[in-house]
Amino acid sequence: MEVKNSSLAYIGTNFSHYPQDGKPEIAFAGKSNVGKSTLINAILGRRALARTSSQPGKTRTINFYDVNGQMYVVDLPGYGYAKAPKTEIAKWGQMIEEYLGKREELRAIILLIDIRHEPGKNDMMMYDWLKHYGYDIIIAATKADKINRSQIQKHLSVIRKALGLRPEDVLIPFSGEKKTGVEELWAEIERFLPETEEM
Ligand SMILES: Nc1nc2c(ncn2[C@@H]2O[C@H](COP(=O)(O)OP(=O)(O)O)[C@@H](O)[C@H]2O)c(=O)[nH]1
Ligand SMILES: [Mg+2]
Repeated sequence: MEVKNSSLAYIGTNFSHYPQDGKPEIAFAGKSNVGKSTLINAILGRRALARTSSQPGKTRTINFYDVNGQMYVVDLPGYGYAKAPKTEIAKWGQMIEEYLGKREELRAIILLIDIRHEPGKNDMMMYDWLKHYGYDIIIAATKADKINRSQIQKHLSVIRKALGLRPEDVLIPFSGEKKTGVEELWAEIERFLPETEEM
């Protein structure tokens, strides 16, 4: 997909804040600091639309990026931030559960996993949670530039095994640094969007 326009269109914590125009949504989830903002910027072809930071745990809202006026890229707040107070974690859980459980516009989820590390307990919980809701999931293995290219397949199979992915589940190595994986991700995302002439 060629992104001609993108902008942060809605920010919120409950349904009354979210878009009400029925356009399809693709949501991005992952542990804090996994590279979600970086990946969103890369697929939108923007340098700094989504805020990136070395300080994890900042975003506590669901952010909707309008793409070409035709769909939304949805940035879900990261999980597994150790220093988050319990009340924050509870609020996070409620907000995510409501969104995943009831959002009719949501077509698919991209789950981000750091390619260097075996998925943690929170990643596995998130994956199982998403499956429980019946979503199609695409895994983006982030920060692929941080390991040797010859090691990529090995790391992908570790992730595959730990999450218990099925053969049909798509796993894409991604680097925000090198901008690799952008086209592949878009190709997967497009499978969940209504057919249109060039978006
Ligand atoms: N080398 C490398 N660093 C990355 C990549 N993606 C993110 N980072 C770094 O990881 C940190 C967290 O990134 P960010 O996108 O803010 O993560 P978020 O918390 O998941 O939104 C930042 O310091 C980024 O520069 C990547 O693909 N390669
Ligand atoms: Mg972020």
